[in-house]
Amino acid sequence: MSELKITDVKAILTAPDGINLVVVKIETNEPGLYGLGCATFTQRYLSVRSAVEDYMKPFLIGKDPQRIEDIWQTAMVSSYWRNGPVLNNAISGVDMALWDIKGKMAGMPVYQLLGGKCREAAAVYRHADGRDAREVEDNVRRYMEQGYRYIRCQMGGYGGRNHIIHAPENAQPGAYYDPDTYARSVPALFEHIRTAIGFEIEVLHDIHERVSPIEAVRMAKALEPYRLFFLEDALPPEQIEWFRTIRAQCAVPIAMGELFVHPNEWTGLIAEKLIDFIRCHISAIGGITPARKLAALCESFGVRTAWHGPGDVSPVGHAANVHLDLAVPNFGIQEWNGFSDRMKEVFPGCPEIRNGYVYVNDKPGLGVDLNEELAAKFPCGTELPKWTLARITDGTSVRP
Ligand code: GCO
Ligand code: MG
Repeated sequence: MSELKITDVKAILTAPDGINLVVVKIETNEPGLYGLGCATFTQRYLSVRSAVEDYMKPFLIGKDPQRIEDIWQTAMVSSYWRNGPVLNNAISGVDMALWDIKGKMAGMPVYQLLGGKCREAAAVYRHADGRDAREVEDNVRRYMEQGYRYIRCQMGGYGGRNHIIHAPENAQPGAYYDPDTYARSVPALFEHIRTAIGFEIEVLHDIHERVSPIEAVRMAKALEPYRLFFLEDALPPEQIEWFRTIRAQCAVPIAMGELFVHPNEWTGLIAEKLIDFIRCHISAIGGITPARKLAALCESFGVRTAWHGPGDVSPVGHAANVHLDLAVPNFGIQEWNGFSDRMKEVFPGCPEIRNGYVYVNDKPGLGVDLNEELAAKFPCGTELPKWTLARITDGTSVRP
């Protein structure tokens, strides 16, 4: 092949299900050879588009798309200040697109480039929620009937809701909740679920950094009898030192990472074995290139992967998650949000769910395409998210 060069880099913004997604498309001078990567930071998607089109595009035009590692390293330090969610997402979109191109050139799915299959598919967990324990139970049973064996149980989303709020006069607007009511409701929820359904399925819970560190310790201890598969985001990234206290006091498996953007956030937790599952939002750490190294680091310390897989990851990003899931020995579980029919139309080749497992197709690269004409029919919204303006009962702003 004559000297292969990158000829165009663009960010495609689309929201087929009303959730803002960012996909980077890299084109080359080889007719028909292009790659797609996920750069979805839904709360700041316009900033990511600028980082891609104003900075990554001039940085990349004319470069050889085969040089994935060198492009990742040089893109990372090109801004001097680095390791933040906006620039990491932009670099992830580029990185995943280059892995997509590499697979297309090799005629192989990306999991083959990462060492081949350690498993045929990745087991997934779904999100059961409800206003009370009975409704959560009904939703757990609904997922069990669909073949899922790992189910995250929340009662009122993150931090619970509809609590009695004793706010002072002129309290500021926000998404109010009461951490104490929430913290006391969670063991009661799992008491109900385990009593009603037993221990044949794996259950999970996401604290979502909604309680104080000492409350997180108390919750972890109170949940020990219910054999959670893991307890997620018990602490905010700013308080990860407290994981030592949780580890010293109970044996609940700990998952953390969707908010991480800097290696210093995870390296110590892994080396000191303070967590059991790493849950990074792969585009927030810079893509497949750092994620595969992170998975290898985790393998040495007995930590398993559980990549972030919510609605604000594009099908390209979900496919990247699954290609990694298949190829690492220390796979834990894959979070799964599911795709609407509309999403599958915009993104042909979406990974498929069958009986609680997710499968990628064997097309070369990541295996997902993007119908740009259809994507343009679902513009991203400009409304700022309301749920991130979390406040506790007296109106104090807290991490969402
Ligand atoms: C999860 C996450 C998400 C995040 C969302 C933020 O476990 O899937 O906590 O629900 O809140 O991705 O935009
Ligand atoms: Mg979470």
